[in-house]
Amino acid sequence: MAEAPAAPNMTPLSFHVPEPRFRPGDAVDYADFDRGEAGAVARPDVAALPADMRGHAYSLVRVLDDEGVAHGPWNPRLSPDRLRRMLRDMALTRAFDDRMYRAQRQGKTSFYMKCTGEEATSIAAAHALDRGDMCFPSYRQQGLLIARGWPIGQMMNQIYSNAGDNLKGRQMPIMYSAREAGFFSVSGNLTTQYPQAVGFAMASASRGDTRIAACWCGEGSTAEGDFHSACTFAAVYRAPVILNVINNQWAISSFSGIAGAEATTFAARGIGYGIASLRVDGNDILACYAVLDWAAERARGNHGPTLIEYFTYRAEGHSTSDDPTKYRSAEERGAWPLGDPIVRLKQHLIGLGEWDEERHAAMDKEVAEFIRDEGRKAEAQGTLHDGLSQPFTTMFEDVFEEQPWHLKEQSAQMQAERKAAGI
Ligand SMILES: Cc1ncc(C[n+]2csc(CCOP(=O)(O)OP(=O)(O)O)c2C)c(N)n1
Ligand SMILES: [Mg+2]
Repeated sequence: MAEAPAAPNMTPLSFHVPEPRFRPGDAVDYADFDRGEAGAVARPDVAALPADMRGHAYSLVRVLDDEGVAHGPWNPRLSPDRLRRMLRDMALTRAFDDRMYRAQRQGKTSFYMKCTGEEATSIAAAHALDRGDMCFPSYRQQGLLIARGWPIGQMMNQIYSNAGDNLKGRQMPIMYSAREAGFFSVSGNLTTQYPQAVGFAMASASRGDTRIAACWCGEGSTAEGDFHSACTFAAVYRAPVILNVINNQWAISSFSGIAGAEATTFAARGIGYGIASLRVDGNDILACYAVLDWAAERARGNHGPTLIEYFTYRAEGHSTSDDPTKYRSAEERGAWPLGDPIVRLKQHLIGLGEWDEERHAAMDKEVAEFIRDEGRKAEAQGTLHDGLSQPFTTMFEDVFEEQPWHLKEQSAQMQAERKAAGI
């Protein structure tokens, strides 16, 4: 049958394909970016109804101004000791990232992902949540593990899949799993951790436990179905969970507009579900801490879930397999109006009279040496250069408490075939 002709007297249909503002070689200008004032956003009661705080999904909670001075009702008034610990955790995370990135370039591992520029989001969470609270991270929350004191050497062993790897080489590099640190296994399948976190939170509540759950995903991942099922369950059952969305503005080479940023904010996704939703300056660790602390108190008081969008910028490539110079302007990083989270906390501490350039330089040296020493120890247990460090049979182990017959059979068959092939 012939296709019906387009109606000549009607407007032909079209659709919109979002395009990033700046491409390679473009000059970058963020003059029209409305950050709002530090200290300007109100702090609602932790029991506030989601319908009474919709504006928080469209504003930006900020504490630190451009001079590093803290303002307003969200200022968490943390002790200088705590601030210095947060600063060191961020510096340690950055030094770790730099070393492991170089290790990948040297062929010691196959893959690595940095969180440069986004450190505040994870470090704030590790400080604001209780140690027993359960974290369901994406692949860019290494800062959580580091700030919770999980051994750096163990993280390196996992990246090298070496003899000391607690996961025995069965996960991709950086896909950590650390039960003792309340850090759920990282999954390569985007956003699966969202419904898992909500399920954990509901289970915790149904047992009368006091541990809440928190999960993280990128802004691109909010387009996944799992994000939306998780929001439905979290809202319906008022699960004690914190849903964190790290809006670093890029999903590999797709800019945030492809995930919906032109039409609305990512925090506003929560409004449709009736979830308390806030948007926060993701490079201001005081603001991140304060909002997380608010959400944790809300969850602990059985007032329901919170969705938090952290507005930040992915300062480096998506992973070692990516080359961002091919799709975005190199000027973006420097021009980004929310700055760098380490520089901003450093400036704040110096302004308080609790820090100075010499101590900062000494800290950078100390963390670099620490990372170097840990790196050497980990490399002594093997890297990709040394081939496989774990016996083949381990691939069939540890899923079931007792290995079922069919896995025993497969394991035996594999060993027989390898023997027959002389390997
Ligand atoms: C279900 C699924 N779809 C696609 C991919 C491929 N993929 C891996 S990371 C990524 C981008 C995710 O971007 P975002 O959620 O913004 O997180 P970010 O990397 O910026 O932290 C994509 C598309 C995947 N791993 N899983
Ligand atoms: Mg992203």
